[in-house]
Parts: sequence; C-alpha cells; structure tokens
Amino acid sequence: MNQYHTNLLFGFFVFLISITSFTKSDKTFYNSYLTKSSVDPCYDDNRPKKCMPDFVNAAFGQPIEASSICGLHNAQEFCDIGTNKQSCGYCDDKIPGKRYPASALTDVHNSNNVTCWRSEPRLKNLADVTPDNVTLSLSLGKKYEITYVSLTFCPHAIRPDSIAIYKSMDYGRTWVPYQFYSSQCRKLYGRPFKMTITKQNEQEARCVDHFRSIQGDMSGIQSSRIAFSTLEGRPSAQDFESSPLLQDWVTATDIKVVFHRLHSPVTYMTNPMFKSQKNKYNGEFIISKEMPTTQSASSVQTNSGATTYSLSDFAVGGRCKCNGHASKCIKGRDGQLTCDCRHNTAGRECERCKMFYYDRPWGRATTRDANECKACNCNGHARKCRFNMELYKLSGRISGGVCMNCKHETTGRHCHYCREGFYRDATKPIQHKKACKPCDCHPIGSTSKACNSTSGQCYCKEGVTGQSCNRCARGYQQSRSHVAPCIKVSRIDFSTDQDTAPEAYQYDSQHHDSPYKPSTSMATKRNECGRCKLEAKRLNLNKFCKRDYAVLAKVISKSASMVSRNGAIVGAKDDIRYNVHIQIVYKASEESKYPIKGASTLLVVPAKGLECRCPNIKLNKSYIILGMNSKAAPDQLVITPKSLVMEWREDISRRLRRYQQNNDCY
Ligand SMILES: [Ca+2]
Repeated sequence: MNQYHTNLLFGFFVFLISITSFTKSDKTFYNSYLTKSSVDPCYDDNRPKKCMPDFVNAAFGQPIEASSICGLHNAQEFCDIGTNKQSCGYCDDKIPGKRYPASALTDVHNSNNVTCWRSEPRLKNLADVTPDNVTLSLSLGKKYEITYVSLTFCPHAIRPDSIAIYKSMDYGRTWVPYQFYSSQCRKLYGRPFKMTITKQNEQEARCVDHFRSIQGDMSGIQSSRIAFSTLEGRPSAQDFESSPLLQDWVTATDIKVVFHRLHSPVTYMTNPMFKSQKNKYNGEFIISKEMPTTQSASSVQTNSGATTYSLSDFAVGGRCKCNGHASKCIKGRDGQLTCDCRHNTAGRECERCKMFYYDRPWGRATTRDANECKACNCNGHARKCRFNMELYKLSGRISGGVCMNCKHETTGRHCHYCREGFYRDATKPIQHKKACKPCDCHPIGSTSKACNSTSGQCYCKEGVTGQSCNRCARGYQQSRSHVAPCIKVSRIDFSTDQDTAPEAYQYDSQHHDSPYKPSTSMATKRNECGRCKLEAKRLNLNKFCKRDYAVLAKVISKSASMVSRNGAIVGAKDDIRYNVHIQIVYKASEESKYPIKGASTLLVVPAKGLECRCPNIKLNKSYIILGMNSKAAPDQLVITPKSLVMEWREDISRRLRRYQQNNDCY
C-alpha cells in the first residue's frame, strides 16, 4: 500500500468517525429534546401519578413588610456586639452602603457580601422588660406547603432572645402560632419549654430556647441561623400522606415573624456560658466607634450602645401547594400564581375536580393512588353532572356521577334511557343523537303518551291495535268516543264495501274534540255514529281503478244552489252542497273526461251522513275525492257510499300520481 492510499484510508476513517459521532450526538440531542417536551411528571405512560412542584425558597425575591427599618427617616446610630468587641455604626436610607431595607432579607444570599435588614435602634433601657414588637411579614401570594422557616442573623449582630413565628392560611386574615423561641417560654408565651408533641396536639406550636440548644458554642451565635422545621418531632410526619391534620399544618399563605426581646449584653454577661468569655476579655466590651462624616452627621441620633434586630436572610423552604396534582405553578391570567393542574383537577391548589369530572370524589394524590378526577359517563347527552356519595358507595366506590339536563330525549343517571314518550332505537348506539325515537302514540287510541322503551309499542285502549294504537283490532269498529274509540258492536254502516282489514281512523287533533259533547241531542246521536267509512277507507290501486274519477278539490263555500250547471236537480233537499275548485285531476272518466282541472263545481254531500259528519267537510280545505260519476248530475261530485274522501296528504297525493303515471289499471 503506498503513501497515497494510506492517507486516503486514514482520511476515510476520520470521515467515518466524524459521521458516527455526529449521528450519535445528533440522536442524543434529539432524544433529550423529545424527553423534555413529552414527559409530564404527573403521568407515567398515560397513567396518572402523584406529582409536585419543585422544592423552592418561597420567600426569595418576595417583598417583606418590616414594621421597623433603621435609618428610614433620618440617620441613626446602632451598636453590635462583635465576637470580642462592641462595634457601632450608623444607618441612613439615603446613603448607599448605609441602607438596611427589608428587601435585603430575600435577595440573593451571598455569604461573602452579606446584605442586611436592621430594625430601628432600641432606645429603651437594656434592662427594660416590656417586650418589643418588631414584625416582619412575608406574603407568598398562594398556599405553599412549608418545610422550614429559616432566619439568618447578620454577622456580629445580637441575636433576639424571644421570637414568635406565625402563619396564615387565608392571606393574612387570621394567624396561628407556628413556633416560639425564648429563654422565658412560659413567661412570654405561656408555653412549657420543649413541649412534647403527640398525635393529640400535632397542630400546637412549640417553644424552644435556642440559646440552650446551641451547646457551648458562643462563637456561633453571631452568624448562625434559626431554622424551624415544620414537621420535626410530629408523630404523623412519618405518614404525612394520610394525615390531613399535618397537611393543614404545613400549609401557609403568609409567614410573620415577631421579635419580642433582644438577647442583651447584660444577659450575655449573666449567661453561665458567657462567663468564660467575659473573663477572657475582662468583662469589658471594646468599643470602636464609626461616626458619619460631617456632611450627613447633622441628624444622626446618638444612642451609644443602642442595639437593633438584624437579619441577613429570611427563607421559607417549601413547595407550591397543589395537592399532588401539578408539577409546577404558573402565573395565571390575573397575574396570580396558580397550580398548573393535571389529573382533571382545577382550582389554585387543584383542590377540586374540574367541571364534568365528578364521577368520584376529589382526593389528594398519594404515592399509591393519584386520585385523578374522572369524567361522568353521560353518553354524550349532558354537559353537567354532580357527585352523589350514596351512589358512589353503592357502586363499591367506583362511580358516583349523576348526569344533569340530559339532552336528545334521554334520561337517567348516565342519560342512558329514553325519556317518557320516547323509545330506544335499537339500530343506533345510545351515544347517537337520535338514539331515542318518539312513541307517537295516538292521543285517543292509547292509554298514555309512553310506550314500551325497547319496542316502541304504545299502550292501547281495549279493541285498539297498532304500534301507535291508531287502528281498531279485528272484530272492533270505530266509535266516536274518546273513552272507547273501538267498540265491538256494529252500528251505522254506510258502506257497501266490505273492507275487513283493520282501518285507520281519520280524526286528528283538529276535529276529535267538539263533536263529542254529550249535552246536545245531536252529540248524543253522534256518539252512536260508527266510523265514517268514506274517510276510513284505505286507498289502493284496485279502488283507484274502480272509481270514475280521483281529484283534489278545494272547498270554497257552502252553496245554496241545488241546480247543477246542466239544469239537473240532484239529491235530497237536505243534502249539503259546497262550491269546490278542482285543483288536480288524477283520474277522469274515460267517457266524459270529467272532472276538469281548474273547473268550479258542486260537491254534494248527502244529508244522511251529516249528523255523523261523514264526511267531515271544512271550508278552505283541500280534499282528495274518489267517486263515481252521477248520471243525474254529470258535472258534480256526488258523495255516495262508494266515495273516498280524504283530507289532502302529501303521501296520498304521491300515491295517486304513481297510479296515474303507471296507468296499470288493467
Ligand atoms: Ca441578604
């Protein structure tokens, strides 16, 4: 292999390596990108799981309200006790470097460049026993679950002797004690020193003497910090998830720290632990004074030996409270911090189920059960539901949702039944908008509006049949009675046609009311009327073929005339005549070609049928009339027992046109 080839081969390897490494890094990048964008800490492969926002210092950057700030209005002198000397200085809010604002409590805590808040110097006698009331209030702006509250003191500052920490769960309306620190627990706070917490008093604040708890290390006093751990020493802390009491205990929206007493140098000297130090420095504090320069010295209050409360950091360790249903808190539209709720929960703390997810009760997520909220099962027919504990228990704690305002004619807990007057269409799934069909029960033939929920069969009165109870059963004939629309006994029979098939009765909502009033003799007679066979007849091709004509005629008015156009007098004197207008001719007589479309003529209804209103002719209505031509009055429509009279209906008209077009009468 020559040099050229070697170089070429080497180059190829380099190329190969670079390709491999590129592909690999690209893949890694892609994978990490994918992981970051798709992983939701609240779900494990779509399975909900407990999730929590990150543990943070909730106080960081938050404004703190201090009841007292050194040098806020004018320059003030203060003194600290150093490890071995008293050092004094002054504060003045107007001069950079001499400011001690409350914002220094929650800024970035850098131990190399400590920023401090200071209270106004105490002007009282050091031996004064009246407690101070210097307060720091921190508002977190939302419920947090607090793990600790820590206070870091300024280097060389005197530590407070008595401190009370309070918390609020309702944005500062009410406060409860969280923890006390004092050398005189009982005297100042009415509590025993280091009270034991049992399961019975887990929401009790304890009082601790922090001086006694730092064993013998005096050098630590000046720079050390106090940290109150909310769950320390509380028995149920081991099983925090199932202790609503402690979950409540760690919850806070606001923290307030009240300083009641400074640990005065006098106390130092009388403190047995301090004696060694006092001897070491011969009981004297070495005083070094730092005074303001002349230009700003005019207003300085000189209180030699005046001491202040001074803290460099106020931290609150905890998590944004989301009850295990969110992995982060975000700024809402109103600018307020709120949980980014998962598991179908809602509310600032995910403390309830979101709308329509009420099938099981809300619960805090635990490691074992995420307690996600489940949607009500309403088969797509309702948008609202509520939770019912009784039903939930009855179901074996599986489902307790009750749908509200079921639509699409459904009803029931899950909108899974059809409401009264409707029945289930078996060809469609229950989720279908038309899963329920109207019963359409005949108002007279049926006993109620309801029908069989699966078959749609209406509940018929005696002698009535048909799915919608619209026909008389075999052996029954129609009466005009509401109570018994079909009766066994045969009464008036107009027709010579023997039509034994069950027949539809024709009265509708418009004309089944008035004729049945029992008070008049006419009405009494009508009650005895049988069905109007003229109207009741069913149209078929045979009848169509056997009749001379089939027309649609509009009734214009009653006519006084008995005389037809050709001068003939037909019918009895009591017969009623109507002026009608022929609108459609479906069939006309082969011989006379009568009737003619567009013609006006007389319709003669025999008096015999009138008391039973057979047929029931109304003005301005159109009727389909099939009948035989009268030799006596060839240009009139004379109703005979062979006639068929039906109020116009689209389907009948359509059928007649079909008969007309097919021309298959032979
Ligand atoms: Ca600071």
